[in-house]
Amino acid sequence: MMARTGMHMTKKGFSFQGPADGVHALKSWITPEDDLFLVTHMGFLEIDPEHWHLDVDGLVGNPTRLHLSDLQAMPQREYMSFHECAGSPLAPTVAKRRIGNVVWKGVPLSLVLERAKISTDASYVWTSGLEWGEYAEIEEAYQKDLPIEKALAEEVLLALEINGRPLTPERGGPVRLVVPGWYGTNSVKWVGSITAANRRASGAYTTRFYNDPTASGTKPVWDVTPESVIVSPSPNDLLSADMPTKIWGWAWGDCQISSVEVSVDGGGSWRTASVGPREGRSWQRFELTWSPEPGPHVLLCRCKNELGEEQPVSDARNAVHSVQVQVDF
Ligand SMILES: Nc1nc2c(c(=O)[nH]1)N[C@H]1C(S)=C(S)[C@@H](COP(=O)(O)O)O[C@H]1N2
Ligand SMILES: [Mo]
Repeated sequence: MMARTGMHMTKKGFSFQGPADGVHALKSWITPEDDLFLVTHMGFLEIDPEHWHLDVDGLVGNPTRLHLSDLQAMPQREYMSFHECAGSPLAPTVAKRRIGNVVWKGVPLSLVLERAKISTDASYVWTSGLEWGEYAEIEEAYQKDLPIEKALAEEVLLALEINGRPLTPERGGPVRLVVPGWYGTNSVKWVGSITAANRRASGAYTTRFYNDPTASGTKPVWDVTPESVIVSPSPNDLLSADMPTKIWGWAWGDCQISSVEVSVDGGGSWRTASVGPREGRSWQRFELTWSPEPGPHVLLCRCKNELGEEQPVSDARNAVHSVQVQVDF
């Protein structure tokens, strides 16, 4: 892939950054950017905003090129959403718990597709990042796809801001796609082209990676399945037997969470936690008050969404989370 004018890669290769304390760092409703994980497959791209543009082509009546000022002149909206990485595409059943909750702001993708006069024949929308490089010995553009229903949904944005600030280069600025409710892999950073099509995209990032094996074939890694984590206590906390303690955390998924259960005995018995509301596709807070007995304890949490879907015990990216704590006399 050729370098384009006004763009350069600042760090080559796969990279992950996240808070040292993992999910135990995520104590606030809105995750500050310093505590929000960062992921890239091929490296970070730095784009001169003057040179950034977005091409919209394929099954459209009016192929369109938008510059940053064109996008900035269009109507924008804010949307609160959890943001979660699906984990390594090379190990899709390993739970990584790279998660946060943020407010995105940008232009609805639907407005850009309307402006380009998307055809009624289009059933998918492909988006590509502008960066170049290698991942898992493959050298091709970071291209993802969305079925048309999701592409036109009100929450899907060409984002310019996160938590009230312009996107940094590492975050995918000046413009990235965000697909609230779906795994982070779908939210293409450094977006440079949008293509309307009547089939799925055929590149590595939609076929070889982020396409889970199932009994009958494969399933794209799209909507986020129910998941929950215990934020507090953390393994390092000092707990005392005579002190009632709050076990609390976050639960989320594309579909709203309806219940969370907590176990304080490694899954032998479960108690129902109280669950807070959600806004947009935010995460939801759960809590349970516990009067601990002295000794070691394995705390677990598991949730269920409104469709009745639950978390697997193990071997899944949304497997049940556990925390080991020690309670003193
Ligand atoms: N262009 C591009 N977009 C990308 C990626 C990438 O490597 N290149 N990584 C994806 C993955 S796997 C995730 S989890 C999110 C991470 O977004 P963040 O770094 O803002 O948290 O970006 C997604 N968008
Ligand atoms: Mo990811």
